[in-house]
Amino acid sequence: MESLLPPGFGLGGHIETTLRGISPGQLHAADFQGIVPNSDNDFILRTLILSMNGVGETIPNPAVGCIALKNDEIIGFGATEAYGGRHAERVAFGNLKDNGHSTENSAVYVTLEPCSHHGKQPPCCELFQNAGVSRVVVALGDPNPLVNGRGLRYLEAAGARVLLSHGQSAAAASAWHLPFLVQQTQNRPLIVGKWAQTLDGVVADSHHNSKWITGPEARAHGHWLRLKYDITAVGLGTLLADAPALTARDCWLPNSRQPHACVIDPLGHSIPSDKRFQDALAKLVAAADNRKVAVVCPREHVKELKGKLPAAVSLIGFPPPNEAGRIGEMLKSVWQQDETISWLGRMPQSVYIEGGSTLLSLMIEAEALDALHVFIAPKLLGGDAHRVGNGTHKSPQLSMAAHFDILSTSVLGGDMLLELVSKPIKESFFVRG
Ligand code: AOF
Ligand code: ZN
Repeated sequence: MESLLPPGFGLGGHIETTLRGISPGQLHAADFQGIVPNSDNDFILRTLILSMNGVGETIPNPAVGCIALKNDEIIGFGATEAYGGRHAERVAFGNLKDNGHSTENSAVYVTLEPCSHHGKQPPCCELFQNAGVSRVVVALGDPNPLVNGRGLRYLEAAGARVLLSHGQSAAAASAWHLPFLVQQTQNRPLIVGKWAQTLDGVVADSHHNSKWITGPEARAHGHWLRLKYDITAVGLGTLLADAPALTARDCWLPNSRQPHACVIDPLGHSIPSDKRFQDALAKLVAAADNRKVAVVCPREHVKELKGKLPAAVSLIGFPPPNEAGRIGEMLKSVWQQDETISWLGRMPQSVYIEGGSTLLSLMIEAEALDALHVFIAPKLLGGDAHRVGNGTHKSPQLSMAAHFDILSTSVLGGDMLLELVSKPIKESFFVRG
């Protein structure tokens, strides 16, 4: 059976690229990470790799890529600039005319339907029309109600031949743009779980030690994912055990963006006088400039923490679950609360939950995770130490298993990366007629 995504691509884009990195200036290089572009699909994959330059810094806009071709030669290329800046198309066409390039009858590859509306930027469709573009290959429609097919129709009406991708290259674009797609169509952030485990599913040993289950490549790719997602979150136990910085490092860093950080204390167990807790929060604040940090906990517990945390740390309280309710459900909707929106200045577009097993298990039990990145080390540990599961049942039965669909499988150094999506996400964004 053919896998959903092309080999080498995952939810975080082209995986090798996140480890080694390529700058747009190298786009002309013959060896383009092994992809020889001799079809529209191959060119779309190259355009997707290019779009990775805008990772994270474009949020809440999507990080789009665009390549312009004339007589089968690349004449321009670009990725979306930091939020509020130029769209990928405008970067690609930047100085073409000034530099004496004729754009008449050029062909364009773009990872998302070009916009047709006036937002912070003028419409890209108008740019293509003025440039005389005659062929446009689009990986994915833009569900933004201001666009939503208008861009494709505009270009066709202007006389261009417009092709929409299908198959693996379209799925790779859906994977890359997934946070934007979910936010636009469901008005909520994409919620993603990540963990590293041994073959027998252990995520930390009996001493809470998880350093390191996987090798450096897997860890670097995990850091890249922090760059991609809006907020990186960990549970209280992981904060106390690891004091993580939650920054992107040791991976390709095409821009200076770092993620916002949340500590989730689902059961209200944090103790304000605990020095470890205070120091770990201060470390999160100090680890990156321009990042926002918050503790998310039950509303009742907010009262106990108020005024006692480092000044830069905000508090976000979620209401108690109603009778049959589950905490994971509260942790799904907390991102849409007014307090969260005023903390970040907007609704988050994606939340990347890195552990630990208690938090992830609560989220899985409530069907609150849309996608999973599971790094698997070829090791066996045994024992009954920390595992991720469907809730915290002591003796679960097979009929209780949570089920995800496989999106991609990759080898990363000596480890594996398995990426999965929930059924609703698969049906909405990865299965096309
Ligand atoms: C494109 N190319 O590179 C991106 C697009 O406020 P604005 O003008 O920046 O428009 C934001 C919207 O434009 C965003 O919600 C999405 O629909 C689209 N993003 N479109 O043609 C790009 N980033
Ligand atoms: Zn645009």
